[in-house]
Amino acid sequence: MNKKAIVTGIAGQDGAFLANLLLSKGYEVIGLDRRRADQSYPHLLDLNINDKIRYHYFDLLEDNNINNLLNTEKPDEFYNLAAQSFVQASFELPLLTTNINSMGVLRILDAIKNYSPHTKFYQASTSEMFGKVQEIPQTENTPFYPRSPYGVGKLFAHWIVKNYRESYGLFLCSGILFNHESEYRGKEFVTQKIVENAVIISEDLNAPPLQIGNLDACRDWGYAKDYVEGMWMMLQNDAADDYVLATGQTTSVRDFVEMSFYHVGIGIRWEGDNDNEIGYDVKTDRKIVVVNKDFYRPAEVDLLLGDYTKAKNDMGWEPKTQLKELVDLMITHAKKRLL
Ligand code: NAP
Ligand code: G4F
Repeated sequence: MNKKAIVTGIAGQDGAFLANLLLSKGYEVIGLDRRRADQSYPHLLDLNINDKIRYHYFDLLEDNNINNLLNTEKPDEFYNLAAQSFVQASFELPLLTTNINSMGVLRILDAIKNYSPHTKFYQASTSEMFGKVQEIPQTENTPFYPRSPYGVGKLFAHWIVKNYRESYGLFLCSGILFNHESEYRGKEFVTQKIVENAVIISEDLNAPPLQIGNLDACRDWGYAKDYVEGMWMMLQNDAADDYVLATGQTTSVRDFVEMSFYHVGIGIRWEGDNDNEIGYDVKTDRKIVVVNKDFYRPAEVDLLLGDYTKAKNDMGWEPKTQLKELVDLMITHAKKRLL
């Protein structure tokens, strides 16, 4: 019998890569998606797996629907990737974000406990929980200090997963994943925004400059395809546990901007300070990057750098893709999409 897996957030970046991985391993995949005006799946279509998935409507806000799904499907594995995943939006939508990202997880855990206790569960925890970091690099034992409603909400989810694991003996894991990007990354996240602007600016002399926020924030950026393998590995372990998945390298937003523009043949000269900073094309003096305070956050996470030693030792997981390769594949895909 093939294993059956439920994946929430099937329309998102990680949902696409994880569904592809599970299908390649012979799983029956049930994709859960909330009702949207355009119920299309561009990433799943791009991977040519759109029609290999069985879909159900699902919303992390809707209790009965979650109970019914667990009661009828009783899957072997349940990967909870759905979330209001944009940190900046969580400052504007703190209640909705918390209801989805915190209470939504509790709704699933209660349904597993009541209707399908054999189901192994993966929760998408995040390095945002480290926020104002208490040590460098961050491990599974680093104290948390979230800096956004998103981070606080994910921390509740992280702790309730631990609590249900310890209280009811359920197989529940959290992956504390550092930033991971890809050709399927949403356009509002900084890497995709930079890559798309670099591609357009390099092709169109009249294109407006890239508007950017905090250039000095540092992130540990990996490739999403590598990270979904770690999610699957966690649920194949003998015992449920929590793991950091990261690259062990940190890079500033400024360096990511320079790498992306360099890739499309443009060098940058910076002038000015803080929110008056401007990036010029070194050859033409064209203004190509402008700092805009609208993209600053009320509270910032300055630096994330993960230590994935536990995942390496226990599961043999390691990131495979270097940041330069990641920029390369994102630029190549953006060119196909945009030009
Ligand atoms: P993503 O592309 O934004 O996908 C999230 C998905 O969740 C979207 O398809 C979204 O649907 C869906 N969703 C939002 N609200 C929902 C609700 N109320 N009910 C049901 N579905 C809902 O995110 P991702 O980058 O793949 O990340 C996957 C998960 O990992 C998220 O939980 C994220 O918080 C977490 N995470 C991500 C990273 C990273 O760097 N990517 C790092 C650590 C943790 P719509 O398309 O309709 O909005
Ligand atoms: O790309 P970002 O929006 O990602 P952020 O906030 O780190 O969150 C992502 O990673 C988390 C894991 O650590 C996930 F849990 C979360 O779901 C999401 O996937 O911003 C990255 C950095 C921030 O410091 C931000 O202030 O880039 C800085 N930044 C500078 N200018 C910008 C911009 N971010 C965005 N989105 N847009 C800008 O113009």
